[in-house]
Amino acid sequence: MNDRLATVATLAVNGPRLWQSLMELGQLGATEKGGVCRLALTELDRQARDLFVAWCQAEGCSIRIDQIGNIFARRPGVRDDLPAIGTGSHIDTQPTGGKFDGNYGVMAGLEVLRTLNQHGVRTEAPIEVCVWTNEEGSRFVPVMMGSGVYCDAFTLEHALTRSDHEGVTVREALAAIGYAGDVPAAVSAGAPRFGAYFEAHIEQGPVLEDAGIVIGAVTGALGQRWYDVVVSGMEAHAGPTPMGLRKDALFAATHLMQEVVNIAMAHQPNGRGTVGCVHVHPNSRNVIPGKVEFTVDFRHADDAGLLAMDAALRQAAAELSGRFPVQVNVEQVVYFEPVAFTPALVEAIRTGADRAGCRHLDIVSGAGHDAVYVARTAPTAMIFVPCKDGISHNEIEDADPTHLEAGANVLLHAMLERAGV
Ligand code: HGY
Ligand code: MN
Ligand code: MN
Ligand code: MN
Repeated sequence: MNDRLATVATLAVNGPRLWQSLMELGQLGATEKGGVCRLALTELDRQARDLFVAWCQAEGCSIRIDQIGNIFARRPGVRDDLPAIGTGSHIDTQPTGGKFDGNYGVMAGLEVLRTLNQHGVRTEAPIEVCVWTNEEGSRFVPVMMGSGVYCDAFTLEHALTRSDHEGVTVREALAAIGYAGDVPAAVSAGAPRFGAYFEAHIEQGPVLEDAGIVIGAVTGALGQRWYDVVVSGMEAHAGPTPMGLRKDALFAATHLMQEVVNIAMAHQPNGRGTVGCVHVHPNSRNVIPGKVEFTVDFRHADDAGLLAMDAALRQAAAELSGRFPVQVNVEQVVYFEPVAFTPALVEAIRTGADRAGCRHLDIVSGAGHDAVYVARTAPTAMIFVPCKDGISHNEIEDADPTHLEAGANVLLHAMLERAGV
């Protein structure tokens, strides 16, 4: 092996530098409990985006912002005409999110850039580190919005016209933070495809930590169906209205919410059912609720299972209006099938873990990720590392710096193998 290849083979990221970047980024939207609240396309998201752009420009990258606000930091390759080898994730968080969900994948990509620059390594193909817009789907639905537009899961116009609970549209929010880019966002409109895409992420569950294993070779991800449910009855006075004459939307809705969990329990081991948001109208203690809006998040490892859960929900909703004097509307707002990542890239992660001296485990992601959509356009795989007690989407989310470093090393070498040196 010649000297240059020998150098590349021994390349390693700088773990403390990676940790420092994560801690600095985590200050933007830091919460008292040690988490991060940085909702998509807010002023805090702008600050985090600006910080990422500045860090990448300091590494000599060019920056591309597309029409849905996705950011692509590009390190040129010797053969700049080749498709880029991509990585990245998201920096928007849940309202009570942590420092690592999404942010780790973006900072690990930045650490790859810094390591290549530090050692003067030129890759054949260009390298791109991405920040995908509104992955969490917390402020704006659908979830994984930027990568969904990129892969034509839904149109740019559909995404731009989604609005948050205050009625602010994605289009307005992008303009307000100065990230309404001008390059095509969708592959079908000319957005470049990657030669390969790898995403590093914390597992957000307990499997790796329980097994004492540092690297997860992610073979795929659960499919998801999200719904907005509205149960309508009639507001009335909590005192004079006899129990038998009420059209209590909340009492009826609680039965359907129970069914969401019961349906998932009937589809074990892979079925998941969650009611995450509930809005009661008028939400006054002495008014019988006239309307309840709640969300449903269904997930399953196979599409037939997901479809069976959908049918069970719709049947339960139909039965509800037969049992109670209410109307029920169920609107599906997100759907994507379970995804299988690219076997050759998953194998590259296993061998990268072996090379890094880490045990690895094949694992299916219960969470959705931008890689799920990118996989529709290019060879794609994910690297998981454990998070403390498997907790995520929680301000106490935590991870071991040495695990984050190991995952970034596997990412570095998997990308180098594809980019060529
Ligand atoms: O919901 C998810 O799986 C991801 O956190 N957006
Ligand atoms: Mn995430
Ligand atoms: Mn998340
Ligand atoms: Mn192995």
